[in-house]
Amino acid sequence: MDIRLIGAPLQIGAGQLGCEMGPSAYRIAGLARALEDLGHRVVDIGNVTPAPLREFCHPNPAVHHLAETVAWTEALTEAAYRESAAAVPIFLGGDHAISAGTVAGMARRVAESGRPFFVLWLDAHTDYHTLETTRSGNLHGTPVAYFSGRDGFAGYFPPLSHAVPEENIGMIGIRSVDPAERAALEDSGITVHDMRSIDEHGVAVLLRAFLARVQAVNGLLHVSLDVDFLEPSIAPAVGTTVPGGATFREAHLVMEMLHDSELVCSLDLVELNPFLDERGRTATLMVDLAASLMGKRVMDRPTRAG
Ligand code: DIR
Ligand code: MN
Ligand code: MN
Repeated sequence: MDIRLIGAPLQIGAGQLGCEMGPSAYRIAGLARALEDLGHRVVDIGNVTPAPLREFCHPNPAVHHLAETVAWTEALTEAAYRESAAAVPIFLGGDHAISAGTVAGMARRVAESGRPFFVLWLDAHTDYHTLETTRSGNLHGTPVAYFSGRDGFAGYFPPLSHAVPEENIGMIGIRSVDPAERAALEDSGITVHDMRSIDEHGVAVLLRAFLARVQAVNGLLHVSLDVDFLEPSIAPAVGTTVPGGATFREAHLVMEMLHDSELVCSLDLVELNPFLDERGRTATLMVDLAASLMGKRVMDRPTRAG
């Protein structure tokens, strides 16, 4: 498989600085080599440069770094569209605000193939705020609202060529939802699996059901992996840790099932803050998870058991 690594060193979408170092940490942790060892052809195109800044003023006084985020969204939408023409792009974040652009660009690319486009959001958070509802003003809390076409982004963010239908978005790992997000999600078609549903059913059951929906319509799937999806004791390098996340085994199982499905067209690795890491431990785990998604087996499994 042809894989493109695309650095997206955005950090102002998060509440604390450090995600800018994410792409470097993945490179130093050996992402390209890990994928090449699996037989893939890997090209690292380096880091994306944001579009020129334009002045914005939003009535919600909490919103910060809007102009920068919009500039990155423009550039990443283009990069995602361009680099996915003949390869699987892996976007090296950067905070989760990068996904406004990566998903918008992939939606445009997949629409051209005529296949339905789906998004799997692996995160402690739903990132479903609009510019009006965010109270922290941290725009990494808004990408899902943007790319699913919720109101309130027009006049600021680039117009979407193809919004992702709510029914095509699945979230797993959720355990921190703000009241405004909760209310909006209840009225939406988004599938939200919180940690309780992982505990009750097991992550494999939830993921298998979602993948079956993608498969049934011959869809393609973008995966967005936020470091805080993971249990903080195994992945401490993120500014927004929430206790009770996915375990090492659950996370690898998710990645292996995604590989087996052959439905994944693109991947975001987001929210890694190397400044908070313990000797590259979280970066290394994220590299291992990306490798699992691209075909590495943790357990020696003779067949494609799900
Ligand atoms: C919270 C935290 N919902 C906010 N969001 C995220 O600031 O809007 N943390 N994405 O990682
Ligand atoms: Mn997130
Ligand atoms: Mn998160």
